[in-house]
Amino acid sequence: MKYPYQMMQLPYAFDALEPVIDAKTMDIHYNKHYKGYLDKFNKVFEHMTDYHDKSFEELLCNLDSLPVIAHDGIRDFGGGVYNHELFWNVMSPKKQKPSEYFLKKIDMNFGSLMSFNEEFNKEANHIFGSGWAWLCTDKTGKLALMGTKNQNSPLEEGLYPILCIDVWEHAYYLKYQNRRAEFVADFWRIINWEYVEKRYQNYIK
Ligand code: MN3
Repeated sequence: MKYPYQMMQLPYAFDALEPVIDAKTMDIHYNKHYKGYLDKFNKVFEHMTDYHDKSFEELLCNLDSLPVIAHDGIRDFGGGVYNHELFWNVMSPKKQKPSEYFLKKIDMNFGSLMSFNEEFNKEANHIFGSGWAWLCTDKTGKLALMGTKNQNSPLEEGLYPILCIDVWEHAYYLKYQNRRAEFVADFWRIINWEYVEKRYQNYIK
């Protein structure tokens, strides 16, 4: 990556995902939370010049090979940047459905879209405290659900994330308050399936 790392531009306006995610939440999430992770990551990463050519994926897949003193900083802040950039990308104001191709993959792995939907929501609602729910793939294209705490990434577990939902309270509290399950259910209306599938295909080919 190029140091210092720069913020990714949002692919839509702050109010584009309303009413599922309100403009104020989006603004604060992007300009304060995401930027906060990025600034802290740049600080931690500043003197790690040997690693400046690495990508977030290379860093997060190989945390053990980094200087021990940087593990937590890269996991928390590097993960924070990487996870949020995926989150911005897997949402879209354009109403979409999974393609026939991807529906088949979902059926193979979860039985049906409906049971995948249920399992994904269960994972997201079940995380105690702050964290993320993920749909991941391995190199063979096998799909798996996963939940992680804080900003921990499935990359550390050898799985590649293709869809995620941020269930930290900052992601939904202004509109949904304590009703995380409602936010998780609404999230399905703004999933960018086109992006998710492209990411899947690029990884397994
Ligand atoms: Mn967040």
